[in-house]
Amino acid sequence: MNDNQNLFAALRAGFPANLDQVAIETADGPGAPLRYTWRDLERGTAMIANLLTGLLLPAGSRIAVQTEKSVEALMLYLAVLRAGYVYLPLNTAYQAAEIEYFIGNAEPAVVVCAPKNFAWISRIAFQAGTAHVFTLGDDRCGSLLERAAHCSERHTPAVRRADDLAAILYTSGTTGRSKGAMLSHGNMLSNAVMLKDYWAWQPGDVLIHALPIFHVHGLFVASHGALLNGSKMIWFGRFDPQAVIRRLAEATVFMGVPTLYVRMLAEPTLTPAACAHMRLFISGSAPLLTETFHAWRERSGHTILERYGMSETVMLTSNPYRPESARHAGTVGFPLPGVGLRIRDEHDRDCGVDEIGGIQVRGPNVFAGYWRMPEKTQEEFTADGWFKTGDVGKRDAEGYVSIVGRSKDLIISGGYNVYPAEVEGYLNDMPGVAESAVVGVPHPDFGEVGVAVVVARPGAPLDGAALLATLKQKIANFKVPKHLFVVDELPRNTMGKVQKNLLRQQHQHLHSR
Ligand code: MLC
Ligand code: AMP
Repeated sequence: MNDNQNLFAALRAGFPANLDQVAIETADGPGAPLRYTWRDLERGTAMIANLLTGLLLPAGSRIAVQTEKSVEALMLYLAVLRAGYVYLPLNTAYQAAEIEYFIGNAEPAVVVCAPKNFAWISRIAFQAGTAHVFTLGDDRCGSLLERAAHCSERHTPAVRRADDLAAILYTSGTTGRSKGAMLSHGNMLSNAVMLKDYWAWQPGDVLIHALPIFHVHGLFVASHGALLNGSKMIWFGRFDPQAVIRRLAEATVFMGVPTLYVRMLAEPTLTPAACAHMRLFISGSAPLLTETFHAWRERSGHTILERYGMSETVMLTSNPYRPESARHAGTVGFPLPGVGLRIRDEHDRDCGVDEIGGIQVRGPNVFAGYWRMPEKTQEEFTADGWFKTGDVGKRDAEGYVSIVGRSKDLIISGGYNVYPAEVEGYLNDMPGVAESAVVGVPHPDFGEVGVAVVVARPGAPLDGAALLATLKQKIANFKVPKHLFVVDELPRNTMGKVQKNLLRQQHQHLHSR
């Protein structure tokens, strides 16, 4: 019996017998179309894995990666799994202060960054004790590939147990700093194997991959699905609605956050004929508006399958694959096989049909805890071992789960999470700012965006545009509020707590169509 639970080994077992078929074809970027065969993936990951193994890193070493999307970056992820180290992906929008925190907290042995960022990232990394910093560009340049070119094309995947750590995904905290969710080989493999069946991946499937590869959706759900099924990917470095619609004729599966669907709906070329070859459109990471669900059905002839997941758990629920008519708008479907899901009221009792409460989950997909934060981990799990998602939802009489809100103060903008507390912290540190509140308001493209309301210190004139410009230099651009208002005071309740609901109401029509 093969008891190696290494996720890479399991994914590789899904590669087709003929390794000379095309595995990935690039749709944009330098040199496109570039065609990578399954043999290229096998060899490329072996060479990078050998490079990493040759560095004689301590067991459990973290490999932190902030690079543009490329097939080589995907190979790097797979090579880290293959060599048995721990992958730590970082959003390309993160700036120096954010990177400094992640590197300081995770203490990676290796950092891989874009060549243009080498000077500042290597300074941060070496100061934090990182031993090796490599570069990787989206045009196959950089020291990582130069060094790997000298390594052997053969590599036996490291033996890993199901509960061995495979990746750390940082998710921002409601208070304080980001937490690293520790995902094991078993967490991800069990989820990938189950989804292959649930979404009926089949021979001949072709995936359009147009999501970033530093979060669960693009890196795990999309890539694992295609690799495990031996399916070709049409690979977009950047999402371009027109170009994606053009390629639908060659594909069968597409995965996107709601913003991608909204943007494709704005294209007149989106027609049933353009989608005739497609089998499945999947949406997740943020709520899909029912109007988008219905408009998509009308314009494409397909019913979007909405599912729900998170960094700490990979995928949790999904609408059914069959029949299409059982995919219900405004719901995230049923708990996936093997996933336990309960909805609890404020007295910690199970909610009845249509009663709203906190969503708690457990299963082989649920993470072990937050990196070096045992107290936070304990806070987020119940005494009987369920993970508190922070999402608020209900279950209808048929068992469909809907997400109606969040107990965590979180804005989801275009599928990226923005924690108001983090943005407020940066604003409050700026000269002349007495206090601030950041709230999410509806937005036709991003679903939701942040709006900041700021109070000046007495006698300190505040320039809203200047505050936003300063913020842009400090944090990832998607976290920067789209508007900033300077006010005399924030609305508070009798307990002195800022009434964010009033601010949300006040600004809810800011981006009305
Ligand atoms: C870009 N901008 C955003 C933004 N993306 N603002 C708010 N929210 C966003 N998501 C802003 C930039 O700050 C910039 O502003 C301007 O838009 C243009 O930037 P861009 O990089 O050119 O944008 P674009 O390429 O159009 O990106 C939009 C997008 C991207 C929708 C394609 O955001 C995206 O790929 N989102 C997907 C995120 C994702 O994969 N999430 C999965 C998480 S996993 P300025 O002012 O600087 O010009 C998860 C678990 C699960 O949640 O269940 O799946
Ligand atoms: P992340 O921490 O980036 O993994 O984001 C996870 C969060 O995204 C979840 O806790 C939910 O709040 C949200 N989310 C994911 N999928 C959906 C969905 N289909 N509908 C509503 N919210 C979702």
